[in-house]
Amino acid sequence: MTRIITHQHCLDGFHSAFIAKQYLLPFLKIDTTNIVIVPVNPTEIELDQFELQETDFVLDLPRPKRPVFFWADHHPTSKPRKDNSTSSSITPQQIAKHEMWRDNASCTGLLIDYLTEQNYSLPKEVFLLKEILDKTDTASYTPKEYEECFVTPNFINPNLLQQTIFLSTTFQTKDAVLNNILFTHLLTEPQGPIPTLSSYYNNPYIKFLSIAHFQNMAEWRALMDTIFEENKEAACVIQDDRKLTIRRGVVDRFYVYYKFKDAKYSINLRDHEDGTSRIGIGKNVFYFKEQPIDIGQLCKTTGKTYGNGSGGGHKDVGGCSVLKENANDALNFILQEIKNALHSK
Ligand SMILES: [Mn+2]
Repeated sequence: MTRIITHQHCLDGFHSAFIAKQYLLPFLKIDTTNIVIVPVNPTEIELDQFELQETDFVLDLPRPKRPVFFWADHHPTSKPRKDNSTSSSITPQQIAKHEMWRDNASCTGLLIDYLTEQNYSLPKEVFLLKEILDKTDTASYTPKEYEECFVTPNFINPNLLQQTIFLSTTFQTKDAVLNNILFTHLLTEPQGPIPTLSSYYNNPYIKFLSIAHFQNMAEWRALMDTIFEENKEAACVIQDDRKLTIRRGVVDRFYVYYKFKDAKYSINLRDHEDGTSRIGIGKNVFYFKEQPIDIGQLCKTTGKTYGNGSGGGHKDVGGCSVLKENANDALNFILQEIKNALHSK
């Protein structure tokens, strides 16, 4: 029995498992009649809480802490680092028989590249799939693509990007157990050259789950419309969840950037039951190309100054945790820092 352990609830995790089952295992001459798909949360691998076996494939997930057969990932945070304890530049001991970390846009694309380099012949649809996953995993939609996929989805004649997004809604419902069941089941079914060309894709329930997902997103957008607040001086939109009296729908994380075309950043603030407030900051993915401020660094500083020190992220997106009573001060600090950075260019 071979297990494919992959990133749960994730479109890239889903397609990485698909490419492995359909093409990588046959290429490695591994029997595919007895494959088990296991969707897993990255933290479980990071903290070594998941019982990995030496025959496992681990995809789109952090570097395992115990021996497996195959590991592939593209997340910057799991890039194997050079060992600091020795003087020379020794890379950490290999933990998987086949191990690859690459700076690819998607793990799906990484596996497709690898098979192509090995001269393994793939159907032409697979290369279209790579383009789609590279786009969805890096959130590089155009505003029009975003609109057509999430706001006014076209069920009559969807293109491949839309079809792929529809498929992802089946394992992104509000029920985590249902998500894992559907995720595993779809990958266990007989497959066509790509998932959206497999016979199960035409099951009407795929469409019902998509319709429900987009209605949930629309409800969330309507709710956010009541609390979004634009701060023009700092070119920020603030989504302060403390103002909400009810919760509804599912998050549509690109909506704020689509709605506020002049905003350069968005800030989300919400209270947590442990006495802290969580702040998330992101860059406008559609309309803002420059980057005068390192958001991860700003989050780190904010977390240290107004909380217990937890905060960080990437240049374009980050988050921190502050004490509840400091939340307003932390928000003002962030707005001031962004204002300074924008005006000192
Ligand atoms: Mn990924």
